[in-house]
Amino acid sequence: MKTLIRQGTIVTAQEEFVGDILVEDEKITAIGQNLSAEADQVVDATGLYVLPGGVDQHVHFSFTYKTARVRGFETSNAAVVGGTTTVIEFVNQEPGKGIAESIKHYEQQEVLGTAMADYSFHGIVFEATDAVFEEIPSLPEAGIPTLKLFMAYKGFPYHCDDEAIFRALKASKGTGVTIMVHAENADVIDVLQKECLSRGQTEPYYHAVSRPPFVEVEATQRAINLAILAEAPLYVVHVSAKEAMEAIRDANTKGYPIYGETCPHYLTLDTENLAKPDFEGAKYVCSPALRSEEHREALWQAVNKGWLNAVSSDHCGFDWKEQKHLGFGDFTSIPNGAPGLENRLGVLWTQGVETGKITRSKLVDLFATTPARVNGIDHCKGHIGLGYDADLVLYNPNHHSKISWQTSLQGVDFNTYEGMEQIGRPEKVFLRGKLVVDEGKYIGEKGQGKFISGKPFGLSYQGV
Ligand code: DUC
Ligand code: ZN
Ligand code: ZN
Repeated sequence: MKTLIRQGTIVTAQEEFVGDILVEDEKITAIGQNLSAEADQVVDATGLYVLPGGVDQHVHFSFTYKTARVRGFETSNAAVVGGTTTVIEFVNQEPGKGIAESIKHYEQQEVLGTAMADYSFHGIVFEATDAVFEEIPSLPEAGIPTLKLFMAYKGFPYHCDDEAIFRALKASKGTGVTIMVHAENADVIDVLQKECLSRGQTEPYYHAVSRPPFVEVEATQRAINLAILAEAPLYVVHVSAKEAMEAIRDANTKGYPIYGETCPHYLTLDTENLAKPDFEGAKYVCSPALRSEEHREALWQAVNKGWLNAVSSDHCGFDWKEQKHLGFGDFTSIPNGAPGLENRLGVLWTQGVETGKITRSKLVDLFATTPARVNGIDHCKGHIGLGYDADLVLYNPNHHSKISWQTSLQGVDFNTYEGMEQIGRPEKVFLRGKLVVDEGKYIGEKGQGKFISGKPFGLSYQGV
């Protein structure tokens, strides 16, 4: 099967130019001007931008918060319709099982036959035992070069102390495995939460009061220090505070392999959303908490300069009526997380490109190219080039819409960006050469997604 995509404006992380792309079966086989190949179908992309399919390196299709569990891979078509063709899911370590075994089990039970986007995995440490640290060097053999530990969430099964973080970092040294951390000081949050509740401050807004920026800054700086001590690379997920970003930037500038990402909600939404009446504020309960204008401006500068190298959704499909309400009367029981998998490209385009905050090439870099590299899947994903998977988004910049949960495929009863004007949309999306979105509508099949094995040493720190 040959598809010729003609006269689109092709955007990569380095450049943009008008040209044609030839797709043969699943791969890009030619890029150029006026390609004359015989094709089974010709797609006219005049007036459209052709972007590489997005790589969302921070997705939760299996996260649990107390008794609540998010929507799973049955909603992964939301990624595709939003221009993300590869998702990287954080998989819980199961009781008594290793990391790779837990991931295999999860894939067999919940992903195979269901996934509508291509996928890769990160492990999450639940049981910080010798066995887990000993397993770290062999994770790349299973195609899993990343492992996350939660510094936050005291009393939760996934909370890890400094000993666990340090041992994981030490075990990762020189193996090509990147340790990722959710950096917030769990003990300080616990004290502040208890103080709020003892004062009768139970509403969603106190989620942000009990998680001020410096609980993140402190843990980020601590994680950086531990990584330097362990001589290992570190990736800090969902950076939201200016000073946390600066700590990462400064360590990286000194030559340490310390990196971080942020998320569309931290770039665009304000803490004051948590004060919305009638428990609407619960929709904005995610961790770290939403911040103020000063932090948002610093984050835009950071993504522009490369101080943070990716923008990921941290997608968490908790429902408002059923699940967020578990925390009605006690904000500490509101499941933490914001849905946003479907909106990452639209929000970045509208709030970043259209406002002049980032270029289209920078968007591609943050949305697809660098996350592919971080996770060792850049041999086939994240770029429009010869031999790459034909994951292509034909973005129509002239379409205007309003973001709404009612038209979303995320499977929950609210949208984090509800009512936001969106400029442009993915008009057509190809997943490995197959048309899976047409006229902005998902037309793919259940189970079409396939596992993409991650290679070690995603970032440039061989030997560290
Ligand atoms: N924070 C969230 O908001 N959701 C999922 C996990 C996390 O750490
Ligand atoms: Zn997190
Ligand atoms: Zn997360």
